[in-house]
Amino acid sequence: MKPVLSISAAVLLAISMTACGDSDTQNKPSENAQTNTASENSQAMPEDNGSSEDQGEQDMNGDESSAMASSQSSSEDMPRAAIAVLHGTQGNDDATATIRFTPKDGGVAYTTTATGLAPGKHGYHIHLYGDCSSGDGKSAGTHFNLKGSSENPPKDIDRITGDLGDLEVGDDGSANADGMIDGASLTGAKSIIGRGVIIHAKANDPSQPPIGAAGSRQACGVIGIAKP
Ligand SMILES: [Cu+2]
Repeated sequence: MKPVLSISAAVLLAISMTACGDSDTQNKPSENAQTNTASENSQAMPEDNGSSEDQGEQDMNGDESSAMASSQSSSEDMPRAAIAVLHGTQGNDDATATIRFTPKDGGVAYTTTATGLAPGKHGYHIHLYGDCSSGDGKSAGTHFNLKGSSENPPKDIDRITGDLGDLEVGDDGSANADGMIDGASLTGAKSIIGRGVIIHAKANDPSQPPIGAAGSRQACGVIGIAKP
């Protein structure tokens, strides 16, 4: 009996040593615990998907390389600016606009240039979906509400959700405007990246929140990540 016992003891010892060796190797870069926290914060960023696609083959090799890949991308790939390029909806072929978004204290600042619109005021907003596939722009859904539900805003709401203001279009059909979206971000739950932007036919009516009754949708675009 004794030799058998000592053989199995030796086998157990060898197995446990191997197991210890494995887990030591996995845990070795203890800095990973810290960098993981940083990369978790940025997991909602659309870019992480792009970079992990690039790193796809390395990710297959194990946890270590994927942890390194995501910690590398967290600072360098952070969106630092965004852009929406709007095109006219059906029957509004001449309408175009470009809106550039930059993070500022407490929100996101934006500058807009537009051409090919009818002279007068045109309300424009961030809409829930970055989908301009329908000819009338309605595929972009309702307005994006930064402070609560977009689909079911509170009944007593006294503001126009997703509002970017009114574009004041001159006789030449062009407009320039800028403003600030309080509480917006280019990352996280209130990220505007991937949302739609719609320019409407009429001005906002502040007495009709949360949508503002600005009429039909004349131009539609999607907010994407821009070169800083
Ligand atoms: Cu709108």
